[in-house]
Amino acid sequence: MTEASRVEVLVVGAGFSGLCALHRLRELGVRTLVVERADGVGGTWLVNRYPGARCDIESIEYSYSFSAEIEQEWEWTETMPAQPEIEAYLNFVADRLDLRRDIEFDTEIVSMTFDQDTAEWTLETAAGARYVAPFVVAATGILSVPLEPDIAGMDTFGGTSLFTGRWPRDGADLRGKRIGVIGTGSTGVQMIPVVAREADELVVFQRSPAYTLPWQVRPFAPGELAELKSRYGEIRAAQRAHPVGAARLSAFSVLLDMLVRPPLKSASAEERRRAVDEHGVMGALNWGDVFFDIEANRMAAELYGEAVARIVRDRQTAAALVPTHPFACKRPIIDQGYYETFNRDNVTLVDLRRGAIRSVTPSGIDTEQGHYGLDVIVYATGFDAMTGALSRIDVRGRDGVLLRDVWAAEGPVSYLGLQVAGFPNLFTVQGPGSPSAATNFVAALEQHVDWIVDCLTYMRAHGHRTIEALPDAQTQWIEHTTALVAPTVLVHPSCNSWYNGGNVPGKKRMYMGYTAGLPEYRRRCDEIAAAGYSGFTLG
Ligand code: NA7
Repeated sequence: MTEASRVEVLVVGAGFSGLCALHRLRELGVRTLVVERADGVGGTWLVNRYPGARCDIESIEYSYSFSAEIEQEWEWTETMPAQPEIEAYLNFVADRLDLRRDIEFDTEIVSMTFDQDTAEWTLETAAGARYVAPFVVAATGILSVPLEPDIAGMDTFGGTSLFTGRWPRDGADLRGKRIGVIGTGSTGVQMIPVVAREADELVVFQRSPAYTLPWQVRPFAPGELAELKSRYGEIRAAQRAHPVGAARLSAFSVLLDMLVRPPLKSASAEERRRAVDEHGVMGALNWGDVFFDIEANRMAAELYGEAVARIVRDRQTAAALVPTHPFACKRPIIDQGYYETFNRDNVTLVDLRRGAIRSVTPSGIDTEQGHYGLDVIVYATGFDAMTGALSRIDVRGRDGVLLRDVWAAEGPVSYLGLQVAGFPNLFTVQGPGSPSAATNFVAALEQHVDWIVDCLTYMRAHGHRTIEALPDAQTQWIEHTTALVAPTVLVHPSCNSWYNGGNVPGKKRMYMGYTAGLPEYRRRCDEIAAAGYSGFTLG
């Protein structure tokens, strides 16, 4: 057996979280190594390189706050960054901080085993290499495991099959081709307008229509970025105080603003009509009761249909684009010209609610409504979110218990989203039950990494070698996170979303976010640390 490499902290993943963890742990003087499956940095932003891929939070907020130099040196070109720019930014950060010398690329971890006697983790790679470390930070991402559907005949397709979550590094030539896109979540909604402009024909296979808000993304005006940078301190302070970790306009802040709007149920017919007249799809949804009252939510969906019908000329297509699931139970989407795309002559919408996909054939897709001949099929079918990455690794904690078995039996449990009981010294960045994807992911991950670094500092100072979440604390945390969403439509049975595992066949349903906001979450985490890490046992 090959000799194991030994470090103090092994970080798994070189995306946004892993790079931040490496930098911060190095500052602490901890011998840290990052292992990364891909051949470069970037994580999900490296592989989701489909046309139109873009962040829905402003670039100056969807970026690290830990280095004033990097804030000043990096030049964002657009208000909301597209994938190539985020990938370039993360490469810039990796170079600027000389991170690559402590990252091993092309290294896929397949197992992690905790040894109770030595209080150390042993990690094995697909190639048989081993690493031993007392602490592991799983920076494995929340949307890093693509969910590829199991449609009969997929492997018989004679054209090109593309998966948005592992898009070819050199891109794909879609010009002049007949393209089929399966999936209309954020990914599908982002790519459909772009692909429609390149394709000869585009056929959109839609199982659930999306709620999506039109949004203007634009290049920064001359001097605009410099002005923003001149008051970065103020911008970061506002972000820090904001529930979603992004104080400027974003898909999340729009939702938050809706909470304080008047209720739809008591609005007059004239007020409702005016809302749609003046604000289109946004006006249809912009009411305070839609989050808590399923009836109000359905009324909003009806108004939404009216707004869509004002954009999409074909009546049947417009009707097919109206969602039947509650608004807000899935992640809010922002788009650039999504509905207008369906007015193009080269775009066809196939509403799978009227007849499902039967199979993929060598020449296209066969549905109960007919056969569609295609040159390219794009699968934009989502992710096994939050727990997917660690469930695919054999993570064995105390008494050889497998993490994936715990999550299969109990649901995606965790204490603070930072640790799972029975898995000592394994920190999860943005685990289930943390603010993570219900907020600005970058702001949320920085808070997690700060907390982990402070925790390791405390353990060093007090001579502790192990830290482990207590089962009771974990149960109480899950009860708390569950109670927060209980009064909302997020838990409605018709809500199948990656937030609650409803998009993955067989996954135990549980809402996986923390919805009281980042400042409140930070306050609780700090309180727990100040109390000597209550809810954890230190050994
Ligand atoms: P989503 O939001 O989970 O969307 C996946 C889409 O794929 C959704 O419309 C699904 O329909 C559809 N889907 C999945 N499997 C199938 C099959 N077998 N047939 C037809 N349609 C299917 O993932 P995204 O990648 O778009 O976005 C994920 C997050 O990334 C996003 O929220 C941002 O945070 C960034 P369904 O709704 O299940 O009926």
